[in-house]
Formats: sequence, structure tokens, C-alpha cells
Amino acid sequence: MTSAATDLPPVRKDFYDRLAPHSLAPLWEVLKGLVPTEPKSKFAPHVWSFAQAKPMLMEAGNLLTAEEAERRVLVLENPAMPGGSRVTATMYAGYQLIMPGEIAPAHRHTASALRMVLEGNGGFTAVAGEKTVMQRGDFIITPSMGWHDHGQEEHKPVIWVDGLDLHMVNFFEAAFMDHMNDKSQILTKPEGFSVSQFGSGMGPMQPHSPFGLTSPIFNYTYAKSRPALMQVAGSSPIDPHLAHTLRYVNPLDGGWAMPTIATWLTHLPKGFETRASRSTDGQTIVVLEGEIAIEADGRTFTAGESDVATIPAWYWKRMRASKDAVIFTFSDRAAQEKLAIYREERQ
Ligand code: 1HN
Repeated sequence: MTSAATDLPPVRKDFYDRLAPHSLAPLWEVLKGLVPTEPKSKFAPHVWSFAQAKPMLMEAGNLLTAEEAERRVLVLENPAMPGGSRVTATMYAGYQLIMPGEIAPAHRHTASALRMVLEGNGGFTAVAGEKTVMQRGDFIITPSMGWHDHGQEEHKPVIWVDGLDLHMVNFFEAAFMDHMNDKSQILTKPEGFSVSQFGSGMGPMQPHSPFGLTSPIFNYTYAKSRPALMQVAGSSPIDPHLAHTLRYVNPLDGGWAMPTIATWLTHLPKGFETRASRSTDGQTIVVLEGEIAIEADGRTFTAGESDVATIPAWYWKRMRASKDAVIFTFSDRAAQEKLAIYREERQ
């Protein structure tokens, strides 16, 4: 019972006490908390410094193997919820490390995952029988229930940011996971196959959707996305809220690349400051180039290369680039749009 319940008239208290053994409760005592007038996030805005995290990630690299860990990751814990393994209300994020010669063994799960590659060109991930090599800035997708393993055959450690929708899946109590008998999956397609088939503005005559609602392109390479963004930035007016932004698109339906997670890439020229906006999706930002200052909740958060920033749902935010910046953002907006609950406001 709430503390208010202790001030209740005895008749009401007696009534509530008689309800409880029947697993019944009076809605009018809790209604305001159940249906707030607007979102009030329990999470905090925060920036994780890669310079601080990297030495500790490398320490983890000496402490245990990727195989032992299954996934060797330092979780980005929202400081408002330590131990929650949450970066926002619905999303998990972490810095993952693969050391030279290691394999993170094949498994699959209901949660969808994305990777934003930071360091160690040459690592690979395999999804549904196809391998893709990772380079900094690549946005790589592991579809729901798709087998995936990662490895590094070259001499440098590989580091990336993971984002998973696992708290959405767990909220629905719909999560499954399997491990493969073999550490690595058998490759059945040549590298680059999915991009040839779906990623050149062309597609099969009878398109099938290999990953359901998830894009059949599972590596949106920086080698393609950066020049596209830069050309758009150099030849079109800047949006006061979005700066120059391109979103990652599923070529089969024109929607978001992932069914639950929205992803986009933004260029902010040095000195540019966005106007304030707020939206119902908690957003997580990976800085790929330059440096940004985010003003959220009257505080300023600075994020440089490979740092990760998060802004909770419905916080007014504006961004300024202290250096020419390219940032990758992910959020649960794709899921919210499907559920018709997404909202935003712009000043
Ligand atoms: C997972 O499968 C990966 O495949 C990374 O790299 C992080 C966190 C929780 C559950 C599954 C990966 C994960 C994860």
C-alpha cells in the first residue's frame, strides 16, 4: 500500500484489507501513477568515455577469453539504474572486445542486435551463413533468431558497440536462446552476397525476406554511408533539428532497417547548433567523428570520438558540434512507431 493508505479512513482501509486476499485492488489509489500526464523517464542522460572504458575493456581481454565469456562486453549501465544492464528503458548497450585469434561462439536469440564498429578493422561477424568483415563506422545487424558468431583472424583487437532490444523482448516475456554445437557456423554464401542481392538499388525478381521484417542487408558499411551523408550535407540545406541526417533503410519495404530499433547517421558541421526537440524514444549516440555537446535537462554533456551518449525519452535536447561531427544514433522508435505511440515535439 502507498503511504497515503495509512491516512485512510478506517472504513476504506478495512475495505482494501478485505480486497487484498482476493488479489483485488482499488484502481483509484494508483491511477495517477499508472497513467502519467507525460513521460517522466527513470533513466539519466549520460556519456561513457571511450578513453576511460578502453583500458578496462583491454584488462577484461587479459582476464578471460571471448569463448569463456561467450560475449566479452562491458555493459553501458545507465547510472540511474545500476545493475539493470540498460542504457535506456528498452535498450541494452555495451562495448565488446574480440582479441586476435578469438572466436565468440555461435548462438541465436529472440533479441535483435546491432553493432557499430569502433576499432580493429578486419574482425568479422557471420550471420545466416554469410561472413562480413568489420571496419570502423560499419553498422551491422544480427536479426532476431539469426545465428551469429564473431571473430578476429588478424593481429589487432576488435572493439564495437552493441545495441540490443532485449529489454523489449524480456518485457513481453518472449525471449528464447540457443547455442550451436559448433563454435562457428558453416558459411554457405560468399562474402558480400546480401549486398549484391539487395543493396545496389536492385533486388530479386521474386523477393523473399530472408530475415522477416529485418533488412536483408546486414552490413551497412561506412565506406558507403559516409560519402552518401557527406554528399547530401554538401548539397542540401541543413535542417534546424536534424542537421544532415540519413536513416538506414530496409530496401524491401522502405522502413527502418530493424523492426524494433531505429538507426540513423548525422553530420553536424563545426559550430552548428540544433534547435531543441524531444521525443518519446530514449536515444543512444555513438560519436564516430569530431565532438558534440549535448544539452539535456539543463546540463551539458560532451562526447568525442567513440564515446557513447544517451538521452532518455522526452528530455528536451539540443546538440552543438564543437568539431565537424558524424554521429550514429539508435533508439526504440521503430517499435514505438509500429505500436503507434511515438511522439515528438520541436521548438
Ligand atoms: C549477444 O548475443 C551479443 O552476439 C552481444 O555479440 C551482447 C548481450 C546480451 C545478450 C546477448 C553478441 C549481448 C548478446
